[in-house]
Amino acid sequence: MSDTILILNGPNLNLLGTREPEIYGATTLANIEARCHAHAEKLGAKVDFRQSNTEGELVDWIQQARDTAIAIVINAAAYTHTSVALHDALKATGLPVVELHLSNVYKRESFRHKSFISSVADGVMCGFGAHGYVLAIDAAKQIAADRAGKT
Ligand code: CA2
Repeated sequence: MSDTILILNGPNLNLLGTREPEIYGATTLANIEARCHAHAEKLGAKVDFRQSNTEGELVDWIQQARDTAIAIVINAAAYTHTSVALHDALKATGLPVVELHLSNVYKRESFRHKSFISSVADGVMCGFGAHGYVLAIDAAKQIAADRAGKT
């Protein structure tokens, strides 16, 4: 398994850096992925970084993570606010889960204040832009180590 952290990105995040930079920043998802790999390497960990516009594909990846990852970081994008399927899949893995958003969803429309992920996440991070991915990797690695009885 090694120390692999699965980082999942939901619908439309493939558009990062191309539209709405005032909300989501000018960084592309490919650039964020590169930052994640570099940061994980410094920690002696790995990341498996994925994006899908399809809810079922995200569910499949969460189910598979049980055998391949030590923790999940998830920016479920719009599915955050709608998906019972992602809620159930994350709950079933038993892995540490960090919910992540680029924007501060609580400063935005009220429909973004409801999350189906938060109640099955160990922690929630939002509003730190692309740097949030680095913070989330640190958190996920620490939670996994704590659970495994390491310091
Ligand atoms: O702030 C976040 O990371 C979000 O998860 C992003 C989602 C949004 O539905 C959540 O409420 C908060 C939207 C991702 C769409 O990303 C785009 C990027 C560039 C252009 C258009 C959409």
